[in-house]
Amino acid sequence: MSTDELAGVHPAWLPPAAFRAIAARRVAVHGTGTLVDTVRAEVGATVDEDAELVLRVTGEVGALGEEGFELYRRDGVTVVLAGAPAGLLYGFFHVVRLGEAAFTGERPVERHLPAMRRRMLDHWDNVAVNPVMGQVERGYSGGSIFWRDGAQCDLARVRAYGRLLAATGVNAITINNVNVQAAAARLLTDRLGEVAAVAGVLRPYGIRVHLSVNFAAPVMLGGLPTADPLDEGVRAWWAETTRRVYEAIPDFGGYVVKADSEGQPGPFGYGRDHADGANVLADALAPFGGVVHWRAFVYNHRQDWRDRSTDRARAAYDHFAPLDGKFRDNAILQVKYGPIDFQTREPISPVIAAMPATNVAVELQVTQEYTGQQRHACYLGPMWSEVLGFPLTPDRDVAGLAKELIAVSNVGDDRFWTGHPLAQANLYAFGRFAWDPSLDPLSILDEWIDLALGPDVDRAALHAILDDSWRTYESYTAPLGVGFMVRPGHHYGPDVDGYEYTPWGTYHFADRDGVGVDRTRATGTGFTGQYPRPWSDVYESLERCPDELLLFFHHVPYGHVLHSGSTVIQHIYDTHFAGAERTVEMRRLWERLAGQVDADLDARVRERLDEQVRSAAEWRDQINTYFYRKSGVPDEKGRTIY
Ligand code: GCW
Repeated sequence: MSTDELAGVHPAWLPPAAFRAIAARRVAVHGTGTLVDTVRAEVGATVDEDAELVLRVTGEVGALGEEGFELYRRDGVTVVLAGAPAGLLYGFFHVVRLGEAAFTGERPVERHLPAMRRRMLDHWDNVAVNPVMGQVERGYSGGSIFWRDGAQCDLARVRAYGRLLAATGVNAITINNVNVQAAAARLLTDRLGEVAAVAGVLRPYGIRVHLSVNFAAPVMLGGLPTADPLDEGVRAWWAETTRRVYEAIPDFGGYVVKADSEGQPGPFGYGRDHADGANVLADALAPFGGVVHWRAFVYNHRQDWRDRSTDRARAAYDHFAPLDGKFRDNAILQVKYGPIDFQTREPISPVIAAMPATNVAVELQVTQEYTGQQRHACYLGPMWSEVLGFPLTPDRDVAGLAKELIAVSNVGDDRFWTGHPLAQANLYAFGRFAWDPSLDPLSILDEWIDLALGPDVDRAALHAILDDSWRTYESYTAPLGVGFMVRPGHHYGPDVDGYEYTPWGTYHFADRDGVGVDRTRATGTGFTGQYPRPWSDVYESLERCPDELLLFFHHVPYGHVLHSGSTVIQHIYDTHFAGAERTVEMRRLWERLAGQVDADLDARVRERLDEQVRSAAEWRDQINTYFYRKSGVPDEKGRTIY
């Protein structure tokens, strides 16, 4: 990539300075293939002898697989060995990350293998601007990098994106929104050339392209009378359409489908189940080595709020767990990490443990729909680390149960890529966790700081701003795991009752006596019963349920005493005052970075932190006032509540 192509665009974690240590050395590159050429182009001039860095594809895949590599340093020479070209690319970027440290002292042999075979970002980009959702659904970083005004963009930006992603270890992306509208549906057929063009640009970075498709495509595009997955004509249409896709894009990744969800068509419309739906696509893709990602985000979004027997948290398990073992090998069930919808705090989705005979992928949300929409600084690394390390079954954590890690991207055509410059750290962290879920989120943050802002910035100030920012965000928004107290529609800012009497299934049930959702088996919706032991018992029990999830599982009086010793109501007041106060401190800490970072970046972060301070105070006052008015219980510290 020439940097001129992207004048004005922030280089994120690959500024020229990140290559200084390599550029100062004599480098040899051995191997052939597109990805090896990519490494060569990154290195610039190479040498045949006396190299200080040797990057070599051994030609024998062996234990390193297609993507793994070994790194060591001996006798003044740093060596990266890969079994295949993709491994060399990842090894090269690992050396970039290490910087000078890759060239000091001796290094014993370290073997690096990705934990997840597919590390994928989903884009919720629309081809045509959606009148309600805009160009990028839940996008907070400007327009799409793929389409503008309904047509494909210049792809220089996509190429730079691919390079950034490769440096984090991501190897797949889905380029269009799972809500597939008319124009986007045609990417599968007469607009396939656009997909092929993106695939062409990303191929040198080891990234495969996937496409969201509309389940009713046989009707919409094929003119068939039905999209019934068991209909022979439908099966033939998918088979032939898919054959054409592979003709144009031989390494095409596969399809992503949101079916029977929030208005998207699906197999239920034809009296079929979701295994039938997924398998027709899986069968069409199988001859070419493709996969279908089938989303488990299926629930009734037209619920009657008066109906206390329906529980949205239960829906995915109720729909999918009985289908375990019925999905084809190349079908992957894509499950959001929590049972509801990317809230700041949710328990882990029980579906992840419920389907041992199914390929399960866990889906995270890098785009900050519910975590401050890239106006608030909220480093999600600590949340993902908790999610991935959660021991959902007695012998396995979430990372061990998941075959793949997927996330909704936070990138747009914004100059900083992610709107809030500090939100770049989330995108970076996602790729790193998908490669190695056991990494320490704060070390990942250090990597991003070193690469993107340079090693000389006030690291302590950045850590003080970001390390706890997810917990800070949690503290001034919806309390104790109850979720969804956001403004309906755009989901930014507080509105405690905004969803309370709507059909969306996201209620808190606050009244004058208490708050929370009773999801117990004993007296509630029975959701706790979907968990394996010990969690089914832990969550069922008022005494054992962790404080941060209390209102997710239980309806309790305001005077209920938490493990922390505080009452629920006092906890709400205390955390909201403290959280809003903390944002003021974050804003103050940023002053220490003045003069150390690029002026534009500085200005952007200041503007966002100012908004975070304003918004956190709004959250604090609305939440505190709401619960004070409901409960009539005053703050024991006598602070201002309205
Ligand atoms: O979080 C919700 C969003 C929807 C989104 C949906 C999904 C793409 O509010 O905008 O639709 O999740 O994951 O399908």
